[in-house]
Order: sequence, then structure tokens, then C-alpha cells
Amino acid sequence: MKNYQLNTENLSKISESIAVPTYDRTKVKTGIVHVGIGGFHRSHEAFYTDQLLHDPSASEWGICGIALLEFDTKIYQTLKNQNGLYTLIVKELDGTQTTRVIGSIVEYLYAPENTLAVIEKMASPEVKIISLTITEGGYNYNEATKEFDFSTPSIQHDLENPDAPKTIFGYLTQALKLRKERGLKGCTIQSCDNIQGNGHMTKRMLLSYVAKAVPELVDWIECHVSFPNAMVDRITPATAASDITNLKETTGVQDAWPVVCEPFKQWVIEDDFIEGRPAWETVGAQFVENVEPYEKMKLSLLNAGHSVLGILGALIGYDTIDESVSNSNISTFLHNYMDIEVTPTLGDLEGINLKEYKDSLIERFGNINIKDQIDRICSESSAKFPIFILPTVKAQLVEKGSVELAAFVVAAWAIYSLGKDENGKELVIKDAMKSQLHEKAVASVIEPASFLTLESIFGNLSSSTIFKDAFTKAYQDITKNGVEQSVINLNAKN
Ligand code: CS2
Repeated sequence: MKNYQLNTENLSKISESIAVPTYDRTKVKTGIVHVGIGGFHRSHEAFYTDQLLHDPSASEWGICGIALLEFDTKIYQTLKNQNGLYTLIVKELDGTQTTRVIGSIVEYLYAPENTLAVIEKMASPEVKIISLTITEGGYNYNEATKEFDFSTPSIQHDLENPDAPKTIFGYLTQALKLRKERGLKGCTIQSCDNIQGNGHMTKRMLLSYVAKAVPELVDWIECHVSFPNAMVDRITPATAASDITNLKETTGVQDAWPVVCEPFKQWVIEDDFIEGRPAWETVGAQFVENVEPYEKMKLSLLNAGHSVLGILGALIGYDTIDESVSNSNISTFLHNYMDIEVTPTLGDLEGINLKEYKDSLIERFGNINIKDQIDRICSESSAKFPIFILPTVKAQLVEKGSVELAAFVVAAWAIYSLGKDENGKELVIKDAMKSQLHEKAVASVIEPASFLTLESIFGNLSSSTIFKDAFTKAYQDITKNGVEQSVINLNAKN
């Protein structure tokens, strides 16, 4: 088989082996600027938008992908070499794969070397939406103070150097300031991150920053910028080297960074786009008045489920989520956690069959073709637990419901943070708070509840005797019996 480097020039040859965009990409204008062009954006919003662009009337909704951080240089170079094109490989449950080239990213910019171009692009009149996947930790929210964290060095840098920003807050502020000064319209800032009320969070954090950086811009933003909430979903593991090789061997396409994902996808969005929006509903997105119940369901079942499987699985010594869920003791524990502790907190979910949703999650987690890395799931747990797991604990404490299973997962996380699995193997911990977590984990060996004093994660949860006692008991059980035997003991009780 002849090999072709993925780029515009080779697209018609490539179309002989896999599906490619059939719309004229040269006619597509940039209506969306997206910050954070990692795997998830490319399996989700860029995929939906690619489907949409096949309708010629949608041609004003192309995407300009922004690589914001120095860390993003590789994805920027890849997209640049491939004219924004990349391959999406959907891995079905039965092992078959659907592969297609996605063409919706029509421009790309590397912010560290092109700051002004990025600000100009965000301020450009044809851009109606600035969307974000900047990760849960990217919003700079501090759980202890419940406020924007001004102590972060990069935020300090942006306040002192407004023309040379490094953070998303500095960039958005400069771009919106330009829009105001030039008498242009506002735009929609659309978060695609896993945060409850992600639009509200984006607005609150941005306005906190702006109130300090350019106070006179606050009112303008209130009137001219909208921040819809959205629930986003598609499991997208990190691309493995074997995905790149297989793609080349089976299709002849040479793509330096294809994206792999599961077949399931969901995007539920509040219809609040101040300067208009693409008709994403024609390609499967749902627009609703209030997305909150969907977000809550997804974050506290799917994302929390991931963290449960990830942390417990990591300690046992597993590498992937499917390995973890295929251990029936662990999957029974997860089922119990979902039924006993999460479900009572979800309220009325009109039109959703929760039992089916939970069963479908276990099936999705078990997709052996996805091989979602436990390292990916456990990374940045300090930003994930406060969003995925702790809200359930707080709601259960108010209602005097059980918190035993959540406490068990938090205790497992404390032990995980010591840095070794139960077989003594080193764990790869990627977390912005890695050293603080480790410090408290070491203190917990003597006094387990020390871990809960990490206020920027747990807030005042350590003042709950019920939670503290459940956590301490779980910690001691795991230390004495190991994760799996402790899970078996808990399962026998439920
Ligand atoms: C995962 C998510 O990062 C995580 O911990 O739970 O990336 C998850 O795979 C996506 O939100 C699925 O939609």
C-alpha cells in the first residue's frame, strides 16, 4: 500500500481509503476560536462541526485552533504540517474501527510565539464564539476560598504584563477590551470542560480577573458576552504509538497525531449564544433550557466513575480502565457507589432512564478496544475530585445519606498519593498539586485525616465528623487488607 502524508494536497488520494471532508475547506470562514486543541476537542466539538460543514450554508463556522501553552507546541506543529487535518478513529465495542479525516480546524495559532495574532483573532468581527477546553484546573478556582485564585504566578504575570498574556484570562481580557474599544459586537464564550455550571464558572472566574485587570470592562462583558453551560461527553484516551502505526498500515495515511475515541458522544448545551451559533442540533447536539441536571448526572456518574476505577485500579496495579471494571468486585463497588450514594443526589431527571444510563456507563468503561489509560484518569485528581466526587459527599451529608463509599475512594486516593501501588511499583502521578498531595499523604500514614486538611481541595469537609470517621476507617481497612479485600468486605455489607 502506498503511504500518504496527511495534508490538503494528498486528500483526494487519501479519500480512496478513508472518508475525508467533501466540503471546500478554502470556502470555510473562521467563526469559532477554540483554545485547547487536545484529543477531546478534536473528538467532540471539531467532529460535530466537521459534520455540520458538509452543509454549505454552515461555511461561516470553521474553527481556529489555539495552542495556548508551550506544552502545546507538538499539536500545533502537527496541525500546521497537516493543514489542520487529522484522523478520527472511532473504536466500536466489537473491535471494528470507523476512520475519517476531520477538516473543521481551518486555522491554527501558537500563542507563545504569536500573542498578538491570537488576541486579534479572538477580537475579529467574524468570530462569534470562543470555546474552551482548558481542563478542570484551568479555571483557577480555589475550593477553600470559593474564589478566583490570584496567587497563581502566571495570573500575576498577566496582571503585570497585560499585552503579553500567558493565561486564558489574560488573553480573553485583551480580546474583549479590543472588541469594546473598536465598537465591535461581543461574542459567546463557551466552556467545554467537565465542570458543574461550566458557563457560570467561566463567567465568574473571568469577571473576577477583569474586575482587577480592567475594571471598566466588567459592565460591557455583562451586556455583550454570553456564557452557556454545557455537558460534553466522549471518552477520548491518549493516542498510543500503535494507533499511529495501525492507521498507516491499514489505510496508508501518515498522521502524526490521530485521535481515538469511543462511539458514544453527547453534547447538551444551553441555547444562549449572543451572536448566533452553528446549527449543531442538525448533527446530534441537544439544545436545552437548563443543562444542570445533565451535567450533574454526567459528572457524578461518568467522571466520578472514572476516578473510582482509576484510583482503585491504580493501587491494585492495573493500567487501563477496562481492566479495572472487568474486576467484578470493583464493578460491584462502583455500582453500589452509583446507586447508594450518587443516585439520591440527582433529583428528577426528566426523560432520562437512570438505570439504563448507569448500565451503559459500565459497558462504555469496559470497551476493551479503547484502553483508556488509568494514568490519564488519575492525572490532575486534585482538580477532579472537588468536581466529580466531593459534591456528592456534601449533598449526602446534608441529607444524612451514606458517604462510606465515597470516603473509601478518597482514602484510596490518599494512599495512591504516597506514590506506590500495592505491589510496590512506582505510580506516575501527574498533578499540579503533586508535592502538597504527597506531603499530606505522608502525614496521613500517622494520622489518616491529615489528607483532608488540603483546604483548596476539600474546603471544610474535614470538619464533618461523619466523613472524617468514614475516611479514617476506610484508610485503615485499605492499609490492613488491601483495596480488593476491603472492597469485597464493603460489597458484602451493601
Ligand atoms: C475523564 C474524562 O479526565 C477524566 O477523568 O473522566 O476525560 C472523560 O473521559 C470525559 O469527560 C468523557 O466525556
